[in-house]
Amino acid sequence: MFTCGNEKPAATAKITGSEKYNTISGRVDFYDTYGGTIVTAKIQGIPEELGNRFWGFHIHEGSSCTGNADDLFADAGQHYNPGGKPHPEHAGDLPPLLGSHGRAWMMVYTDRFYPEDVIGKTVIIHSEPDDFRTQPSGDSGEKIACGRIEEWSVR
Ligand SMILES: [Cu+2]
Repeated sequence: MFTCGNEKPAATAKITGSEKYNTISGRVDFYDTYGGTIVTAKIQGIPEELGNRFWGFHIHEGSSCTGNADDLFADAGQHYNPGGKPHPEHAGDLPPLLGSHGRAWMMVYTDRFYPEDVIGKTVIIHSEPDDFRTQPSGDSGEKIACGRIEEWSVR
């Protein structure tokens, strides 16, 4: 199952910070694996003022990293939740990222979706940790970075 080191991901998202957090960059890859997906996240440039703590990390159902003055990634929409479940049982719910020196690296296995299910949707990083209780999105604060999930072969 754990073979992603030598394989190409099935899908990938290029992560970019909002105007306010424009130093953030990175990528999130989605590897097809037995019964689900391995998600890897490599993020850098997270501003020092956000500290070395946890940041909410989810797949959102919207298809665009655009928005408005109040929420620069408003069009990313709500969490990817095809089952209509409460948080944190959304298919798009993932463990938070742990910030260290402005970077975060994570790998997690989920059986809540396959890579092809989330192509065209968005990955969002939030300014606050996810409390895994508050509805509908864990009180995880502002959307600070976003990436649209693309099929690998089209890149
Ligand atoms: Cu979110």
